Amino acid sequence: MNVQVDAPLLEEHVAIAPPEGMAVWDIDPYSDDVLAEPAAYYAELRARGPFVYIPRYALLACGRYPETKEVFSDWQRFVSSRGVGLTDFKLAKPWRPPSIILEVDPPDHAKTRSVMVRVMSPRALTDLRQAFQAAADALVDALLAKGTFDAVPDLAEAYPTSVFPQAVGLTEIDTRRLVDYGAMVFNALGPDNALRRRSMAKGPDVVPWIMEQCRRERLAPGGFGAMIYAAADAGEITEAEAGMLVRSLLSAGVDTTVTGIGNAIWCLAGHPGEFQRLRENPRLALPAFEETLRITSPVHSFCRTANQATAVNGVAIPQDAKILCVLGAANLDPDQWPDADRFDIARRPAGHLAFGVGIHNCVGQNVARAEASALLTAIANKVGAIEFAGAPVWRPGNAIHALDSLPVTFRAP
Ligand code: OVV
Repeated sequence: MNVQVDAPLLEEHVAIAPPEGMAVWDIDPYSDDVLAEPAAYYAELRARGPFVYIPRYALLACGRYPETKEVFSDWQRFVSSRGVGLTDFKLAKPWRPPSIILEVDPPDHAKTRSVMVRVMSPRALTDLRQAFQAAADALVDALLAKGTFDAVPDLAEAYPTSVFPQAVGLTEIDTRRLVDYGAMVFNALGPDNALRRRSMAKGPDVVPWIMEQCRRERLAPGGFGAMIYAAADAGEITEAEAGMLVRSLLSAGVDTTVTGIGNAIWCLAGHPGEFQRLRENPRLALPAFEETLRITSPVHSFCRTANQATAVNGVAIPQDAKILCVLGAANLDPDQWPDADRFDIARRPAGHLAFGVGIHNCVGQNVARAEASALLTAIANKVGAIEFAGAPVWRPGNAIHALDSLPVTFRAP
């Protein structure tokens, strides 16, 4: 009989020895239980020290705010070019050609980053806002008519997939493949566990379709995709690089916003007083989303690789160490956030790490905010109350903390 081991003990990265004096924690941060309900893991990670050594993967992890921020933002010592998941691209071939914006260091990073900054600048989004709001208003009206529904498929997935592919300029919209590709890219950041394998199994169906949609001929004029190809026409990037940047949009633009929106509905359903505050002042839509990001960290962790021996806050970090930066833990660090576990839509949690920090911080964050604020504004204006209509179920993900099911009722005011 062929016995399947769920996760090999060591991944394809340098297996560093436990550093002298560092806490050793025998946990699997990629187990289904931890990933589905990470709160206790976040708290224990912070409590055990600024860094812990995790023998199962021979890697370091951090979850206190100052150290997580330092590792995440210092691209010189903690590089992205060796991959932002467990695989060290120096040792093992990545599952797809590396992203030319995420998985690259300066100076190469600057050229692609500047194109994407321009494509998704606040000015480039002004025309889109009306379309985002109209789609949000229509969807919320339909959901109010329904009354009770599952907010994961019917709202969290339905809304971004109804506006983002159009914003990119996709001419063939296949919601399932877009969602599956996002899940694949993020689950690929983890170890070779069942989650990663299940997502990867969809590759033969999903990857060729995604790559086809990245071609210039496939993209409608006026969208983010066409603007990226315009940068190729201007000689800033090559035609092939333009295709790769469209791939980045499709990698990072769907699963993330789907998760952020689902998590926001979960927060508001669980905090009726905060929802009533939002109704009274719909201008809190965006601050409520920022607080959702801090409280739930849709992207719960990314790795960096120490390119040199160094120290962080006095802790020695060995060269070649993979460091799991647990953004979800840092975003709940009580030394950083007063009353850290409290969902307060007016907190305005500047400095949260849900979009990362440093040169690789989320380049699409304005788009994510535009989508979420349109939707939460529509809900604030039209819905009287949000109630759970069943138990929420979380979906384990190697890098994304999302709901699998969220039955709710929208009550008319
Ligand atoms: C998973 C992820 C996040 C951000 C960017 C990309 C992927 C990319 O493919 O560029």
